[in-house]
Amino acid sequence: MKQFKRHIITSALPYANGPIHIGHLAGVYIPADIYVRYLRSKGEDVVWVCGSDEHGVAIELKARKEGKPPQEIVDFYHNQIKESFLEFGISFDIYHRTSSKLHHKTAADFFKQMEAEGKFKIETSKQFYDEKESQFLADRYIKGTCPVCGFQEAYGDQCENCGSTLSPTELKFPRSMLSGEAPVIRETKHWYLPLDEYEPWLKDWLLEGHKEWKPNVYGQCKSWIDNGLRPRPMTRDLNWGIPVSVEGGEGKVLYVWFDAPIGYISATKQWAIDNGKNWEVYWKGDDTRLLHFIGKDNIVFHCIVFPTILKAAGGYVLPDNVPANEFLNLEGSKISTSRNWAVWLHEYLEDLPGKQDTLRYTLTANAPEIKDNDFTWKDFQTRNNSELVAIFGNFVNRAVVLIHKYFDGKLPERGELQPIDNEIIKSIKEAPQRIADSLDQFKFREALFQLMELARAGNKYLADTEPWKLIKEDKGRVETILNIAVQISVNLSILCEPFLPFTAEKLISILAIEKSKWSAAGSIDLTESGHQLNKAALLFEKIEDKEVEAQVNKLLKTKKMNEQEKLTPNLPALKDEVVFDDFIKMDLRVGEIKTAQRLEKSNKLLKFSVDMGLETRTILSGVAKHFTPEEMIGKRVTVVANLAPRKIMGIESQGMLLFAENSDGKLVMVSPEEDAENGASIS
Ligand code: B3M
Ligand code: ZN
Repeated sequence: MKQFKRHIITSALPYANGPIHIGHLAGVYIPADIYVRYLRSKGEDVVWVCGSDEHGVAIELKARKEGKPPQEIVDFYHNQIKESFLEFGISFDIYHRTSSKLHHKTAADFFKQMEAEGKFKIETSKQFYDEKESQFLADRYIKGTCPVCGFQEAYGDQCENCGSTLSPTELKFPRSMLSGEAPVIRETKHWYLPLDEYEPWLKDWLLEGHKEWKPNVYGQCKSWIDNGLRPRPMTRDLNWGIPVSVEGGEGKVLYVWFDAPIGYISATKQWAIDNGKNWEVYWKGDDTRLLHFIGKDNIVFHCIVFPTILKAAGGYVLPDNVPANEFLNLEGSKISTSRNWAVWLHEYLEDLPGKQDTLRYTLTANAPEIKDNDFTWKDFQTRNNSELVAIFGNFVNRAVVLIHKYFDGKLPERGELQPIDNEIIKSIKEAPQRIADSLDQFKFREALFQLMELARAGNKYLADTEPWKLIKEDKGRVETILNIAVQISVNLSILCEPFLPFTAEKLISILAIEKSKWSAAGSIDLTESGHQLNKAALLFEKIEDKEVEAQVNKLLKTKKMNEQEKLTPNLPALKDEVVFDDFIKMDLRVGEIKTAQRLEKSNKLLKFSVDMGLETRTILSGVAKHFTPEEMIGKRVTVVANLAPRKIMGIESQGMLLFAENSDGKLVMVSPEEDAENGASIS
């Protein structure tokens, strides 16, 4: 294999429109973290970059749905995601973000250079346009009736009911997701990356040059290329994103899959600024190895589109490997953010504090490396109790406890070796290479298994030699056995660090040693006799049935809510239970709208004066898209009368009006059926 001077490792930039879940960890971030920690332990020059992917249609849609600016959405999730990764020991060298100025400039300059060099083809196409919103509609902004199966909620690019790939103009009765109106067709121009022109090069560089890539990756690339590549637009008619800063690009932004991978480069630039390094050697040095860690849904972008962009721009390294994983399912069903069918990292840590390594271990042992795999809480408990506690933890604990019991915690001398000692010493010597061979092939499940084989061998060594029985008649023999047992434990502290960093830290503290490099592993002289160990402490705690039952019940509750939603689609799931005493604090009254007006600077708010019997209140409501001021005059409404007043756009709103929202998003007033006087209390 070619020798590289340095490594630039990237991992998929998570969309900043939702929390991180175990599928992200299993698919992308744990494999990458294991590999990078391993390289660092070998003393390699490695930079691992990641960050939040903050553009794209999904983020703009979520912002609209929540009535917030996109920047507010991405700010919240960027920080939550960054925090979750930190807490799980996902050790990026930098976690950047694509809404940063540095990234905007990097991506815009990239586009401008390619455009100036004629690397794009400008084509005009017919696209749906929403006249009410004066905006072109991306595929995801259009819904209509699927021409294949008749499903009425099909998106412009795909029907989720029958899975057909569609183009918006194929939809029957198309409607805009923004205004609800029927869109019109208008001409628009975009800058296309001519992937078809790079097909011969991709066949040579990828299909001929990288037959060693994982079969699930190579196979997908081959079918994309064999089916014929088509030019792909690298610009979009959207508001949220990086403006297309070339002649004729007004009102357009860079396609998120053009800008996001360039986010790896801008993250490296920021890292280089923060660390006084030169970013270019990591992206332009021909002795640099570029690796992308991603999930299978990103293969085409990282193996075909981004390499073509880099090739077209010229002078950049190309990925040496893209060890993409398949998908992780949860208790037999696909993980789904929209259906809340996931184990969210921030919730996992609330429920199971300090158990990061148990999850890392389970997700590695069960990783979807070649095919989709399933996470179950039962398996999680079994892996923890029968493997981590019973093998790894039990072995180390017995060794340390016995040394304190017989030798005051001081490491005894090794005496003459017996065949059984030489056998275990052989296992110690071979372990680092066995694990390395698997890691070098991105076989993380296999590598973890090899690590546990050493712990198993240690456990068996103690069980076969039974030092606790020998101590009376042959203390010298016990000294040798326990010395070797500690040498195994020190080796484990080095070899387990890429997989179980929190455990490695605990082990280093119990053994009272310094952190060592990978090259030290394999030796039986990592600690000298006389070395004082710290007190024994449990590396892992048993996980009780009730902890697992609580997690399973949480998922069952979600399943029930999802089923209820299917019956009444789009209705929000029930909020968490409240006690009567909390509810009774709310003071609800009948009110009558006397005046209603729009606000200058807002297309969402209406300002009401509401007669509450004893007084008239000013109340603002975000209902301007649902009602006209005129139609609201004289209406009887329900008011939350004791809500603390709050300033909205400089006006004090003294309370809140209640509206019901139908599953199609339409608002309806909540009013008393018969005549009730203004100010009447509702309870
Ligand atoms: N934001 C993540 C995804 O498709 C996407 C990765 C970008 S990596 C440049 O889930
Ligand atoms: Zn369909």
